[in-house]
Amino acid sequence: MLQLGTLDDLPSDYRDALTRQHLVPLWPSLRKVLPPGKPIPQTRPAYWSYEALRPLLMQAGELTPMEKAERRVLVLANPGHGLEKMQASAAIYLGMQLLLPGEWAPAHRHTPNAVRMIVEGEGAYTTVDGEKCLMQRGDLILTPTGLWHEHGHDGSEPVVWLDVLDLPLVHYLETSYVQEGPPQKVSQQGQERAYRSGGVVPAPLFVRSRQPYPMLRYPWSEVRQSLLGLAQSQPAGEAVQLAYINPESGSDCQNILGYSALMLRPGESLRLPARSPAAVLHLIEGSSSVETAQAQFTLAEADTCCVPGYSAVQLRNRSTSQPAFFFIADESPLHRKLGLYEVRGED
Ligand code: GTQ
Repeated sequence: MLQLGTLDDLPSDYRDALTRQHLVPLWPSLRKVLPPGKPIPQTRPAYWSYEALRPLLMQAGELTPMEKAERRVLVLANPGHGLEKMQASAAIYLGMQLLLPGEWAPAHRHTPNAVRMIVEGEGAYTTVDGEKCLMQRGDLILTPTGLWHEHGHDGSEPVVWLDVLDLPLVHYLETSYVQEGPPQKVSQQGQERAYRSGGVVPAPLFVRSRQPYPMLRYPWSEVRQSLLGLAQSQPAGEAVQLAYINPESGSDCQNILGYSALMLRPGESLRLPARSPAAVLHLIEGSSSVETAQAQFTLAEADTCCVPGYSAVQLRNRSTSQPAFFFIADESPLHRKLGLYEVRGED
């Protein structure tokens, strides 16, 4: 490979003349933007323990009332990007949100897409585009781009959920903004029941929603059942994994980030090949290790970690008697749409 010239090779009056004209020589920086063989990600393997963050989140509940927060969230920031960037990866934002009994997070809508993975507590709900979605542990609730959403809580214990947004990308594109609005009128409840079984959808066509996001809540009880069913027939060593999709189109449930649930059978190890998208793994249930070439984490229930793209991941269920269940978010819909998606063989 060529040994490229550096900035120091250039006379300083020449460099100053370039700067005055808003010009930059490419060759000293070429390898930084086009590294050989594979990218050099800023995204590092990173891990957040729920046990460690929970008391800090509860403290936020005492220190900061909802009127001062709008959304009471501690952001899970990847140190590789710098904490102030509030990024888990290039395109993924993660936050743990707390809502206390009786509290209300006012209606707004924004350009970034969001989903919530419910971590703890009963009695909260989020209203999305007029549909009241109950929040129960392990449920996935979508708040896609442009849809009004607000959160309320009729229960008696704190409710916590994991927010996943494509905010870093939408912000980078200079397309991120929010609008505030009045409380929504609830027009429907429990739409997800119409899409209960993956093989059938409401018919005939003209009574179907024809909305871009027909299903907003994916109840964990249903997904867990489906994983247990799939585990019966899936050969050992093959992933027991279900994608959260749009049940009417069959494609990813959102445009930019992809979501799935993965089960490790008791004692099972699974190798996920190196792929271009970065991913976030959140353990819904069980105990598992997550290992890449650079790091190894042990996840307990409600723990979360992030792995950069282009690195293989080894998962290992640490229990020989109980399954482990992961919620996974990744950048694969984005990579596919951009023609950047890659799966690598063994590195
Ligand atoms: O609940 O609407 O973590 O707007 C960040 C931005 C949550 C929300 C976040 C948001 C929300």
